[in-house]
Amino acid sequence: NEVAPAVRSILDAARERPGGDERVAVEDARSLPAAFAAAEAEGRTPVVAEVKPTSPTTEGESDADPVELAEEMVAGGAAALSVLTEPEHFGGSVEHYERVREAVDVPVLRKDFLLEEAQLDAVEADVVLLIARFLGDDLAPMIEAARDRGMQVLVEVHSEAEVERAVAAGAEIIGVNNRDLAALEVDLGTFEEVAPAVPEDATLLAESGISTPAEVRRMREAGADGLLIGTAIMDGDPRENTSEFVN
Ligand code: IGP
Repeated sequence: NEVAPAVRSILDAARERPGGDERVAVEDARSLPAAFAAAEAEGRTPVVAEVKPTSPTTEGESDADPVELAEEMVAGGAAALSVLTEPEHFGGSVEHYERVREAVDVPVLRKDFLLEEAQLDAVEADVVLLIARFLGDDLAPMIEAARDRGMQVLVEVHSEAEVERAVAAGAEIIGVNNRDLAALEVDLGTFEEVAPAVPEDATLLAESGISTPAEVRRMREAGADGLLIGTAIMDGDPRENTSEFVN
């Protein structure tokens, strides 16, 4: 299970990430599949726009206010948002997440490298990301722990074998990451290769490396119900960028 040095460093930090003081119970989680359906019904492409101040593959760090960015993305037509809560490599925080969720009505994905059940309790979330590659046999118990708390789960995969593990673990929302965590390189062919293994009734997202409307169409033709887009929306005018991908 080789990964890039940057990813090893991310995982070392993730092991130290604190949990919450008490177990959270989310009573009003906003449904991601329902938000996608609502966007489709209005003729908008379902886009999850990501608030990501920096990353190991991004140059520089955005100091824009996460709430302002989030509001611009929603104004541009984003069906949902994703907010990084990883502080050391992505410039995110639990505070960003809380403030954004408070400011908007759309579902907000908590983007982090969660390894332990108690880490789910750091903040009330509509949807949490769980990465199949890093969780191994803990995937099914982590999915259950998140659902017990009232959260939805997006399981991230990168291969057919991981799709099978995700489905066996009960995943209903699956994201294929086009970025390979071993080399940190993006290849949109990954989605095209892996998507056919995902069951019809799952909600399917294409993640990473989508930077033009033509690439959105390419992912949609390969079966994406929704797109997760970070860098290409953060760069420049987030509202205008989102609107270009959505319409
Ligand atoms: C967004 P991009 O290439 O549009 O900025 O990618 C998102 O897919 C990416 O940030 C991501 C990610 C992750 C970040 C995918 N999986 C896991 C942190 C953790």
